[in-house]
Amino acid sequence: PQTIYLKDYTPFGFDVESVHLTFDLSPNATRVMSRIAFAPNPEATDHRFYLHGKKLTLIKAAINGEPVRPEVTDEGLTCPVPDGSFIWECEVEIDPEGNTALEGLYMSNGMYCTQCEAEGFRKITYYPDRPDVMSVFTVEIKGPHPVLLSNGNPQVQGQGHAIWHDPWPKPAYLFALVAGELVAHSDSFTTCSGKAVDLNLYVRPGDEGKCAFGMEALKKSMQWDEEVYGREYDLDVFNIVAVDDFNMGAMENKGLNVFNSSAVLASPETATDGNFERIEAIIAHEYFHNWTGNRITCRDWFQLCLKEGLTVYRDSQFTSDLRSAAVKRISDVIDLRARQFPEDQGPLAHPVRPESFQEINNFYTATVYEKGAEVIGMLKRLVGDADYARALDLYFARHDGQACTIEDWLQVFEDVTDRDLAQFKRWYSQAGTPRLAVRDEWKDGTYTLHFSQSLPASAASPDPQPQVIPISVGLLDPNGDEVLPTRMLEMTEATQSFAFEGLAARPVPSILRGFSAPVVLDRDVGTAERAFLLAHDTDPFNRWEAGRALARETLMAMATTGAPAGADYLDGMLAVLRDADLDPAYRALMLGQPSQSELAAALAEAGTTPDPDAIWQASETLALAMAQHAQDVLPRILAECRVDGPYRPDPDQTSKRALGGRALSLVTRLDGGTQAAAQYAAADNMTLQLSALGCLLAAGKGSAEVAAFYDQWQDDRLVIDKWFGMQIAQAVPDKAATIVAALTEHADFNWKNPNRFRATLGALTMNHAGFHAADGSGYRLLADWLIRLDPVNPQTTARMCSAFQTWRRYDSDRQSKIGTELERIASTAGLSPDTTEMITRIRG
Ligand code: B3K
Ligand code: ZN
Repeated sequence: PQTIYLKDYTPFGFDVESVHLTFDLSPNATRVMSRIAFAPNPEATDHRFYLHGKKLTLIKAAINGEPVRPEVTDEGLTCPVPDGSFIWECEVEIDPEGNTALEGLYMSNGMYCTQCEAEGFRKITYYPDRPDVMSVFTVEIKGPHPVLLSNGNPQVQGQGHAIWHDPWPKPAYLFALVAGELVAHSDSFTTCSGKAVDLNLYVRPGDEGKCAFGMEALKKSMQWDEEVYGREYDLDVFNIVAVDDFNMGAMENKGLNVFNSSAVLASPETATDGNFERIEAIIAHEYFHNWTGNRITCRDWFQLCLKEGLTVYRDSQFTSDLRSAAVKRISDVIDLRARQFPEDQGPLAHPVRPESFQEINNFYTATVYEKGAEVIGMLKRLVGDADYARALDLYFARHDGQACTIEDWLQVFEDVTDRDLAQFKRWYSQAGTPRLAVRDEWKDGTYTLHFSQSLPASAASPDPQPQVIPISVGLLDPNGDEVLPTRMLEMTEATQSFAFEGLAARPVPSILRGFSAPVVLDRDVGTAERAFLLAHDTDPFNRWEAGRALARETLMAMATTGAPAGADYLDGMLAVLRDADLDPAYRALMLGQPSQSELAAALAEAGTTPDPDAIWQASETLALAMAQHAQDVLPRILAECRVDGPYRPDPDQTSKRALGGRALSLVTRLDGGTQAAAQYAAADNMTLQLSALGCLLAAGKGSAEVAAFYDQWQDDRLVIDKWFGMQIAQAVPDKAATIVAALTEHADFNWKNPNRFRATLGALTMNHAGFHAADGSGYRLLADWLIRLDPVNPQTTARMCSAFQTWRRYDSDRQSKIGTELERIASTAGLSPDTTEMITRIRG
């Protein structure tokens, strides 16, 4: 495979002035006719005519009406062209039904749909498939389907025929087409300037009852983007389509978002509170891309974080505004540590803006997305809210209609603030998680914090330099009152000290409030100080963080020395649990334990080889100890969390069910499942039903409920995904691989469906002790299935390979077993470039 470098960027030799596409749909032989107006690009020096194209059968081609015979390879074509402007016409045949990779034009349950980002358009027709080539598209569709959709506004909509015109120039990756027997859930939105926009959510017949929530989320997103970012929608219609076979969550195609049905369809009976929250966030994310991604797009794929980091940042602001900001921040940091930190600290580490790649689809990562969003959060903290808003206004004004770079993005901030952001830019170019060590000193009424930052050298960043780190700090006095409200320290040197004068007593510091930078904080803190912050910190994030640290430290001791559960942790948690003034969702997060893989990472970092079984045992023991410690308050918590009246996935009810779910899992450790069984029997919504089922399975019970659940939901694919996933998530370590293997024999294990594959094999990779079973059965089973899926769907295969990225943490026996599986995958004949790149990088 070929490696592409950022430094090699050159513009395309031609501008595309207009694109006219005609689709004649047929499952195995769709014809695509293109008529494209090209003109020499005055900015370019290389004027060779090259069009990308993959898996296309060329029927005919013409330039200015004269037939031509281009030189065709597996990757594209070249052809001599006249000087000046010309019209390229071409007809190709493609096979949507045979397209199991779900990239380009493919079929899902009889409906046609597309996925073009990043480089799928070249599987539809010959084209300069690169994001800096933007054009106006007109799309004509012929097919025997009641619904025929593409981007932009409809011009003709008749039986078997439709024409769509998108007036906004766009790159090909934002092209979309959908055709099928779909029904619409419709609504409308009036924009701030008074324009009415038709909104439609298209679903398969039978799914109409799962649309209302997504539609409400869309309207809230449209409203929010007007109010907070001043961004108005720009077409007459906004369509969303739900599709069952999809490689990721959703796609922001202009005016025609395509969604994995799991990321948009929900009803109280079939979706959990977590599903509703995720749907709301993804709808917002894709909608927000209309400005950050579509109106302003990326010059090349190295700039992916330009749209993804910013759009993740925007959707997190949206969720914080609609729900609890503290809960959102904590959840985001949990997610960052679970997914981004291992990536940044292992063989797959890459900068937020990578400098090279083989397969771009392998770079839709937690680093580009979530660390990319953290970098924007830091920028906003450094320049302040008002200048952030001015910089964004300038960004939209200056770059609307363009394909941009990170340099363009930082320039608007420099212009608005007169700051030099050269050092800040290292956040985009250096891979790895910085470590921030802190030492404190108290003398004559002055309290000093001495910081030192270090970034471990890696293959991606061999010579790391100090970064700008915004450190939010507050100081508490020994009574727990704040003596210094939150202040932002701006660290720019490798080592730097900050002094606070005129204090009456030695304060207790609360450092990195709100997780003000994506770093690992190293500080020697005693349990007493952690307990103090858990009880008193006024910053909700750091208060949670103190509890988290106590949990981590006690679990590490339990897993390595067999120490008993720490009293400071148990007492501190009990006090939090009892505090009815605290948001139940916040208390629920407090009660959550660090994940077992997070503990494995912490142990490895501390120089101890993690033992997955011991970690699992410690987590179980701590949960039981917590249950016993909280025994007296649990009934009151359960009562407090009971929700009366009809189900609503709003913050109030969701919070209660979150805490109630935690409480039920503790109670189950004491009553063996009596109350969980009762909740299961009485549940009238999926949140309560599924949490009860999980408790029962964790207690080694629930076989009757598992069977009943299947009978009840066998016709609902999204619920059956949960049925697969829950049995695996709750499997005890030495049974996990056997249970997964048995489930892969189930008649409903449709492994070509990415959601089902993820619900099964993906769930295995998330059962830490099960996946890492000492006999290697988890590794073997995953490798078997990755080898089987790769020729069918390289993208989903390659993505799941990252389950192996942490392999160097474990003992030599496990490492050698994983090494054997990596070798077996790597040596598979015909392995896709996607998976080859991932396995090569992971092996290091
Ligand atoms: N932009 C798409 C992701 C495309 C992934 C291609 N492998 C969804 C999103 O980030 O909103
Ligand atoms: Zn996105």
